[in-house]
Amino acid sequence: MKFDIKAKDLLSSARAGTITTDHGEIQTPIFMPVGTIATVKGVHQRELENDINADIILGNTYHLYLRPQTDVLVKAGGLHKFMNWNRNILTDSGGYQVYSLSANNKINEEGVKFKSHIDGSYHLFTPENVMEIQRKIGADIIMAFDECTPYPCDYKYARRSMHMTHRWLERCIKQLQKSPELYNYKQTLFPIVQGSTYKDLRKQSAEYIASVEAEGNAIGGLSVGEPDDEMYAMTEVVTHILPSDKPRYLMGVGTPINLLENIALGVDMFDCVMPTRNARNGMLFTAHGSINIKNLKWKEDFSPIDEMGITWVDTTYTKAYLRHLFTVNELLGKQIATIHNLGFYLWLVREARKQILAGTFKAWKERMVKQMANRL
Ligand code: PRF
Repeated sequence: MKFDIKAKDLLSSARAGTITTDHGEIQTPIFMPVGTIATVKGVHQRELENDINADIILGNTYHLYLRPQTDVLVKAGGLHKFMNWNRNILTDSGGYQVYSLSANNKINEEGVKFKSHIDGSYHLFTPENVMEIQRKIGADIIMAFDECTPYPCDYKYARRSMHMTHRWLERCIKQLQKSPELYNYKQTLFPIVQGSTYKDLRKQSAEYIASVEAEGNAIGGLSVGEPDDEMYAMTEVVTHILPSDKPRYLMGVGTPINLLENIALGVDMFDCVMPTRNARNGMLFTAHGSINIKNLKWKEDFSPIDEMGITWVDTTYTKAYLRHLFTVNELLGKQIATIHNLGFYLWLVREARKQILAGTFKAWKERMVKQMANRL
């Protein structure tokens, strides 16, 4: 994997770069649509390519391991072939889904024993077997196995958990050295900074993660219920320490405003279910604020969904029509809203990139943050 920084903003820590892997280029800052179970819900791969223009999508080890199961993915020749997606994929390690989705999970030094949310069967995830599973899934970027601490989290628990995440990282690295790629392209491991909302722990964790000298680094354990300002404060501590010549990925973040604020703090990569999940509930993001399309006020509004929108659905359909589809609970409504929201998120990060390259990022960001806070 290669990371070239094309421009750095002078008034903030934002940067514009290009990540190159065996599956192509990723222009940063980037937002990665979430394709948990080998599908970005409701969207065709060709729409992701042609309309949304996503350079990379995300898959989840936890879900793919349970269904369709790892063997099926190996037989298909890996996840790219299975779902016919030839651009980049990143897989999360399960170090978050295990805690948020499974029942009765038990964490100890060895790993996490958990009960499947599908059929109640018991499974064990360890740093070693999670690396094996991610080899078989075959994503371009794979994540270390970590513990995402909840919020709030007491100091002693956060410290103990952080140290365990660091020891787990060593086991992940050892396992990958023993077990080469299964397919004919490279996979890159990103370690994950933890440390809850404690500045000293975040600093310690970032220093440890930096010492591993990975090709990219992630920040976990944020956007778990803490106020935005606390998230930004933690991001800032960590981005000052993580190497500036490697991409930085903030996991599970966030709102359009969160993206811009964290880009200003030096983050390059994001993922979040918000644009897709909220779309299915009728919430649309736009440059001028968010819209609840189910609202009565759109009943006879025959203006385009988003005049400024970059996807074809934005100007093809009206707000009144989309509201109608949600009112009668038609599938097409969720599909249209998903394409709109992903199109908007990808537009936002591409625009951020342009503004960084032009040297106008800071002022543009401040204006956008104000605008996007509106409820239309
Ligand atoms: N760890 C992992 N995945 C994640 C997180 C984490 O801390 C988060 C935190 N918001 C989202 N996804 N492995």
